[in-house]
Parts: sequence; C-alpha cells; structure tokens
Amino acid sequence: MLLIYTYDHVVINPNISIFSDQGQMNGMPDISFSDHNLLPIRDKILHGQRLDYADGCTLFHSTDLIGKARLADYIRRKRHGKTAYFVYNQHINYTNICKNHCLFCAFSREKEEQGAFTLSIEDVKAQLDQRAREPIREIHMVGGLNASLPFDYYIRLIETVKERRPDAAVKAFTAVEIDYFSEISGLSVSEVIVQLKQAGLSMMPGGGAEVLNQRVRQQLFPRKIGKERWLEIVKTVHENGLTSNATMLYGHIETIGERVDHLISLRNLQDETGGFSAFIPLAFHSENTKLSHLPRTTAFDDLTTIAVARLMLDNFDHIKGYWVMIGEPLAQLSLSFGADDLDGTIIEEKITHMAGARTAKGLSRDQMVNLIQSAGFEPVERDSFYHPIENVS
Ligand code: V47
Ligand code: SF4
Repeated sequence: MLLIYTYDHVVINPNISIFSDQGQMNGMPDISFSDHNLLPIRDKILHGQRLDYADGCTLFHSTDLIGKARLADYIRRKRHGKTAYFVYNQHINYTNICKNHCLFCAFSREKEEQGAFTLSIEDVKAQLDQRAREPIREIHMVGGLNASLPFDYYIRLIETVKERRPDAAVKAFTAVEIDYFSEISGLSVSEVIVQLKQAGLSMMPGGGAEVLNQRVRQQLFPRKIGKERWLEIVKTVHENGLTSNATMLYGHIETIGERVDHLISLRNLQDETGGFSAFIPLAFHSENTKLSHLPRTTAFDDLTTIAVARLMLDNFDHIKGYWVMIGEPLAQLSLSFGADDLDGTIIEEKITHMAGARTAKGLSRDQMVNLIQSAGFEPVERDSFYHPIENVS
C-alpha cells in the first residue's frame, strides 16, 4: 500500500507499491512530492541537467525522504536496473600506529600504547593463508602512518598479497598513505605509484578524504593532508592508470554546505579524470574517539546522504551502502535510495568496530545474497572492477 503525498493531504492508493513501475512519467513514478522544493530538482533530473550546490543543500534539508528515494532510485535504475553488487573481500590493517592523531579516529595508537600493532610480512602471510580456501577477489589493505616502517615494507606487502593471492585485486593505501610514502622515500607521488603498481597494486580505496574542507580539517585532523593535496594525489593515481574510490566521513561537525562542496569537488575531479569507481558515504562512529560526545547518525541522515550522493555524483557509476557503518537493515534500504553496491564480506573490519560499530565483523556470501534478494534486488558478485564473477565456486 502506498501513501501518496500531495501538498495538502495524503491519498492512500492500494494499487501502487512504493517503488512500482506503474504510473510512470518518463520512467519516474508520477507522484507528488510532499516537499514542493523537490519539484524543480525532479525536472532537472528528468531533463538530464546537472544539479548545483543549491540543489544539493535543498535535497539534504528536505524532509521528504520518500521523494528523495524516488529521485535517487530513478537514476539508480537507469544505470543498474535491479542489479546490486557485492564483492568477496578481506580487510588487512597492517599497522594502527599513526602520527596523525585525527580526533575522529578510534583505530590509531602511539607506538608504546596498549593495543598498538604492526604486522610483519610473515603475519600478513598468515592472515592471508588462514583464508586460503575462500574465493576472495579483493584484498583491502590500509593502515596508519608508522615512522618505523620503511618504504620497502609497503612494496613487500603488495608483493606478498600478489604472491599468496594471485587472483585477487589489491586495493590498498589511501591518498594519505601515498603522500606519506612520498615523504619517507624521497620519491615523487608518481614514482611511488609506479613502484606500487609494479609490485601489484590494482586500485586505491577511497579513505582519507573525510570532508574536503579547511575548517573541518583544522578542527579535526590538522596533521592530515588537506583538500588540494588529496585531490592532487588522487588525480596522479588516475593519471597513472589506476582507478580509485572516494569517501565522505559525515555526521560530526561538518555543515550541509560542506558536504555538498565535498561532493562537487569529487564530481569536478571525476569530470577531469574519469578515474573514480565508487563513492562510499562513511557514517561517523564516535565511541572511543575524542568526539565521543557526538551522537550516532540517524537513519534519516544515512539514507539521505546516499540518495544525495547518487543525485549529485552524476558521473559516478557506483554508490555503496556500506553495511559495516550503517548496519544490515539500512544497507538493504540503501538499495532503494540510490546505492547499487553493498561492498563486501570483509571478514574482519577493525576501523569502525574500534569506534563502536555493533555490526557483524564479516558476512558470508550467502548472507550478502540474502540481504540483497530480500530487499527485492538481484545480487551480482563482482571483482574490484565491477566485472561479474562467473562460475562462482
Ligand atoms: O579513512 C575513521 C574512516 C575510513 C572512523 O574504498 C571512520 O572501497 C567512521 O575508507 N567512524 C576507512 N569512519 C574506511 C574506508 C572504506 C571502507 C569501505 C570501502 C572502501 C573502499 C573504503 O574510515 C578512514 C576514515 O575516513 N573512519 N574513523 C570513525 N570513527
Ligand atoms: Fe591515522 Fe588514518 Fe586514524 Fe587519521 S584516520 S589517525 S590518518 S589511522
């Protein structure tokens, strides 16, 4: 049963389900919006026009959640139909020792602090070998900025993963780490990327972007590279023939305008390079951080952020509903709010769990399939480049 909202009243139409294809207008369900501010945005979307900063702010501020879902779902279905992707992946965090001390981070430690760890190459081999029988397609590897590790360690890390897991893509190191490798090796960013690529690096994950804004950076992560450097490094990665993802850490001190600016900066770079593969909104978790007084993000905000990302990032193919951060129930819903990918099985996630996430540490392939199917979508297991996996073992 669908509640059809008009400006004045609510009409209950028992014949149309929320996301049915009936009553379509140019492919978009022909319904009214409870927020009339969404109408000009709907018209732009129907005419294939790009949304601007003001539209992004209007979308974030609108309380018409179902209206936002409809707009995002319209674009999502044009690109991906009912397909929802996931990947069989493994996370490896090679060290949590980090000199940056970002206030939102519960993962990092000082060298001598309890809980600090650094994996030796042998430890990494052991972590990979523990899962040797599983059909893992992607190794996602990131860590802190640890002054005791030489540049050669990172090359050996990648070589080790490639040697143990020749069929998996190595998605490793954020722009923040690449900047640090350049600093410790004395090599240019391009030279660092070339060497990592030669060792077997396949693509770059989207972390470290946080909110690309000087005010937020100054308050929460003053030691981390800034907006221009993050964008410059990602651009160099793309120019060297590697794709990357992009993230946005939301739900702390950032304003709506700063979120929209962030999305537009990513969209502008994507216009230049075409090198972004997926965008992943990251819901801030405050436990065990210096910002522990901040509440969790709301379901409304999580779903809105995914929908707005889908609508603003008109040149990104993929938007992830990252189940680790928003939970499995919302990840299912995110598929109707513009997301087309739930990321992966993961197996052991640390960064969000150290900050209080109560979600599972990993999901089985069957659980991923079930999540997607029971939300009314068609699961497709993919590799890191969104090629469907044939002959799933
Ligand atoms: O870079 C750190 C963020 C990122 C917290 O590219 C936090 O496919 C929430 O980047 N609460 C790591 N977030 C995760 C990440 C990622 C995840 C999944 C897929 C991909 C991809 C990338 O998590 C960090 C930082 O931005 N983060 N602390 C926290 N307390
Ligand atoms: Fe270090 Fe990354 Fe944590 Fe910042 S978010 S303190 S750079 S590990």
